[in-house]
Amino acid sequence: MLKNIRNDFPLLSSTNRAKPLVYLDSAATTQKPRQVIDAVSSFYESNNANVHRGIYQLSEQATKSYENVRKSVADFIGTADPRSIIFTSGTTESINLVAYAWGRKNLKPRDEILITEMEHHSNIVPWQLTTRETGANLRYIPILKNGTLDLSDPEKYFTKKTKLVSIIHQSNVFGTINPVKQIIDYAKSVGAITIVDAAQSVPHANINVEELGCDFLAFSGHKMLAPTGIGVLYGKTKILEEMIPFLGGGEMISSVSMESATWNEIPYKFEAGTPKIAQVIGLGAAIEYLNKIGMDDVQKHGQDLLKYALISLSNIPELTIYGDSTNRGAVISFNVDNVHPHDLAQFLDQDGIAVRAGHHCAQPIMTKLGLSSTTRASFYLYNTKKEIDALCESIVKTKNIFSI
Ligand code: C6P
Repeated sequence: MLKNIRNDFPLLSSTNRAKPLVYLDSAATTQKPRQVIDAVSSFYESNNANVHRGIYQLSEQATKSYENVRKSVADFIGTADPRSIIFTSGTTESINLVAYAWGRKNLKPRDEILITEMEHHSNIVPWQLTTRETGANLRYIPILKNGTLDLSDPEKYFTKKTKLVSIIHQSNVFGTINPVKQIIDYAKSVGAITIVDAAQSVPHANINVEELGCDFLAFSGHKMLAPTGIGVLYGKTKILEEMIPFLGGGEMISSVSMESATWNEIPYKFEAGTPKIAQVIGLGAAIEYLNKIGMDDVQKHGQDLLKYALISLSNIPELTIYGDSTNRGAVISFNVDNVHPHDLAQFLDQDGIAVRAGHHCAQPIMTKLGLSSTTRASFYLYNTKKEIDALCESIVKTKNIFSI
């Protein structure tokens, strides 16, 4: 149990429908600690200026704070070179950036992009768009009934045609943690570029890009205590340098004439326009907060809650938990017989409990497993076993109402 954490999160002591809020939707977005909220307001109160532009002290200080966060992010994911950190608006934009700036330049008709059936829409649709532009084909590594990837026949999927492999690290639906290192090694053996969608893994565990050996890694600040509107794309510098720009505008140029333009160095080549300055400051405060606790403890707490919730929920009759991977993160999808997930979520809400219900922006995996929607509870460092008890009690209560 992480001590005294909850006091740092103002919203967690509020009420939801006149009941104490039980927030079990951190896979969608996390709550924010006072330290992050204060860092953002203090930036606006005492340091607000545009970055990389002003020849005056306030702007220089803002630039220094902004660039210091780039260094913290690099340290946080285990890379020595801050030039490989690009600030984006989130995982979605990070993946779109690679699809556009790498995919459109490098993919040809009949090349193959390989993803999995487990992906979030953010790691499917950008590739569907890319295939339309380039003539490349999109292929999927299938999933098994237990919510894990079927990697029994890698030669079938990793071939000479495979040019890019983009994989979800941890499923936002089943919590399955995929063997990304193994997949990256398969991809490398056929010379493919690799992207890891780490939206659900970076907030929960120590992730080291050098150890993984991936070419790109994408994640969102708002799922790890930071404000919305800020995300990260990590990319190997050599590849970033060879890529075409994604968005055009201020800051990403070296020079502009009436006829043409030349590009700034990385990472600025990919940060067109005034960047998300206050959000980056908030991300820096979130990383500082997580580092103080230690990612090993954050992960351990998530795993403790997960184990407790899996046992508690599986004791409820007529409740089905989806996905039984042994390696999974702190998110559980389930359904209760004869109660639609949306109804269940609404009844839980009456008891102050916030969960997500629906297809979780991952329709292909749901279709594959014959599901239209599930209820999903997800846990983070501020959740408690007492909250899981409250969830189970409310589920049983709802189930009884629906069985009358
Ligand atoms: N999943 C969920 O409730 P953005 O929206 O860009 O911050 O993140 C997109 C995204 C990409 N990959 C994975 C694995 C994700 O889980 C998400 C966001 C949220 O599951 C909102 S749909």
